[in-house]
Amino acid sequence: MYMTFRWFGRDDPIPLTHIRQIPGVAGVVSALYDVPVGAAWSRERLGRLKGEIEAAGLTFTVVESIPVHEDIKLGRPGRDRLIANYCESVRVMGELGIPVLCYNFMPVFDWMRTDLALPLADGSTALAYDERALAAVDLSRGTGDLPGWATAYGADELGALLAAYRTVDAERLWDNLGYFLERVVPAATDADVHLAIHPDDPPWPIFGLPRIICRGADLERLVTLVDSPANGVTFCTGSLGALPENDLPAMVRRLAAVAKDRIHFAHCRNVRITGERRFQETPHPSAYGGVDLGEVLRALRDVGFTGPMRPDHGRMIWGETGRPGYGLYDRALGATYLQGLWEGLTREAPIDRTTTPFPQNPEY
Ligand SMILES: [Mn+2]
Repeated sequence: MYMTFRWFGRDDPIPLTHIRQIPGVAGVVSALYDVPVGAAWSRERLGRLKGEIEAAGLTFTVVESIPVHEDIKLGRPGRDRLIANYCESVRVMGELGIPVLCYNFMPVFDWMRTDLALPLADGSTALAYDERALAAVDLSRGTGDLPGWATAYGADELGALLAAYRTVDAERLWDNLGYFLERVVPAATDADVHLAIHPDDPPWPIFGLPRIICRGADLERLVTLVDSPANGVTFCTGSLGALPENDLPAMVRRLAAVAKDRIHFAHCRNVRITGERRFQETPHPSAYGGVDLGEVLRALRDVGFTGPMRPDHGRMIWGETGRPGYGLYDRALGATYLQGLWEGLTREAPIDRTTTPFPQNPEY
């Protein structure tokens, strides 16, 4: 395992110089945020981002994410050209030596919350989701009423997209994911890039749209869909942990038994289920939520996980304002907590570092 931190580029209120000061953080997770969805990423643009990260004394280890165009998820005729562009972006990643690509295959929306600043008892705020609040959202006006999605889609565009998905059920979406991976996995293999699908968040259908990466069985189906070392998953404890039936440590172990070394990225955070399809995010330590991070990390250690990990969303604490879920302070606390757990676990049974692509930070 090596610790990474998400950075949203120059628009991120958190500078790389601050990320550099979080103990143990060696890798940065970032992306080109202004390339239109479906276009190929240029080597020049991605190289410039990599240069900026390296100038701060950090390593660009994960692209999160290259968005998948809706026409690919819908299986529309134009998808071949879009998939070719996607393969080109993966090839560019490989040329620049960026080893992991986190992506998702959620129709229309990716992550969804109904409250971006739920006050917690300690005066901090956290992201939260309540199915009843989502049911009250009227999409006939576009995404204007959705927290975090206000400007994403106007009424006409969203209406057309939702209509197009009426013929795409879960199995059709699996077909379209398979079609995509049959073409992108060989490109990733050639480029020496690991693909890591992010689970659906929340892990159930919303607005009648199918969601297929929700449970352990889905992760196992994914890795066998195109059976290649390049075809893996992002194990996101917060997304998967919102479903009570998901036994996260068991899912890590079962996935490893089905296909070894397919967890290419770990997102670690905690979540507290507060009702039927209702949850809130919490501080990272196990005591605060339903995710036993100690046991998840133990399972990751046992299956020989050597990839990047990042603290996923944090609360807003100490008066910080900024991008919901992506403040500096609580995520930095998460990063050090997770490293403490890992240090304890790897002292019990040390990991063979000779086989670990750990980006050594020369000053540590
Ligand atoms: Mn995540």
